[in-house]
Amino acid sequence: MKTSSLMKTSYLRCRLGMSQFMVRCWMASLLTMAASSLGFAGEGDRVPQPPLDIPHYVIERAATPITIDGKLDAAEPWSAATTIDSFQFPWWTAGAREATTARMLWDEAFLYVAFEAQDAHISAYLTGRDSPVSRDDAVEVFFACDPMDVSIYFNFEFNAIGTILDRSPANNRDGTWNSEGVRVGISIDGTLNDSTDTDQGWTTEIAIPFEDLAPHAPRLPPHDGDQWRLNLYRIGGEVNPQFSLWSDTRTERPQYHKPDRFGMVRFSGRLAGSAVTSP
Ligand SMILES: [Ca+2]
Ligand SMILES: [Ca+2]
Ligand SMILES: [Ca+2]
Repeated sequence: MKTSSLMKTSYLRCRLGMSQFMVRCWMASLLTMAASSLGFAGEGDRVPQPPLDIPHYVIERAATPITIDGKLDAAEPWSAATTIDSFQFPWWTAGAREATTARMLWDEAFLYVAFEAQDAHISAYLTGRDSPVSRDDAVEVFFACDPMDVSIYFNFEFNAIGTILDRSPANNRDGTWNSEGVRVGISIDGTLNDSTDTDQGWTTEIAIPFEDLAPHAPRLPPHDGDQWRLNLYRIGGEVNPQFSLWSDTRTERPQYHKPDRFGMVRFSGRLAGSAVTSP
């Protein structure tokens, strides 16, 4: 509360009887609660509040190095990261719902994301940077580094052969921006582009460099406790096309560019797999 507000409060407390003062406080609280329910914090501080029903995730620091090769080896800290296993299918119409799990970690240089996608028919053809990889089997990471302005967001999309589409808030989100340091590794358990047999799935390991996100982030790398808005998506490819996602965008048709519906992630200094907090 600002100093001027405190002075006004003291003044009121003197002018009014205590019971009247408490009634007015109660009414002020009701007004503040009403403002919050409309999506604002109230008290002259019109900060947009995230929807109450979006999912949350704590991104812990990687305690040991991660090799971006599409394999979530036991020597890597992935096994200590919390697994997201709640992908939803809001636009499902037919076919098997193929499950996706995801995990995230970070260190001084990178945000790491791992997807494990069950997939009976793995298909991917596009090879050119920024080609429309969502026509293939694909996984996608969208995020806004400043939760106060989710309109400033990045999207990184990867098909099952590691082709990258990436866009930044710059230049009206055109395709010319590339993250020079983004890396992706994929391993496929099955046969690519062969619909006559049944595949098991594919694993994607991604490293997104913080330095490539400037100047569209409040601070890089993030600090312990910093929050971003982020969503994770999957696209099903040619045989069993389907859409699934971590935070439901609540759109009538499939729509992933819905930053106000991104989930909430918080960077933690806790080392994944360790009780020790990093300095
Ligand atoms: Ca690895
Ligand atoms: Ca597929
Ligand atoms: Ca690009």
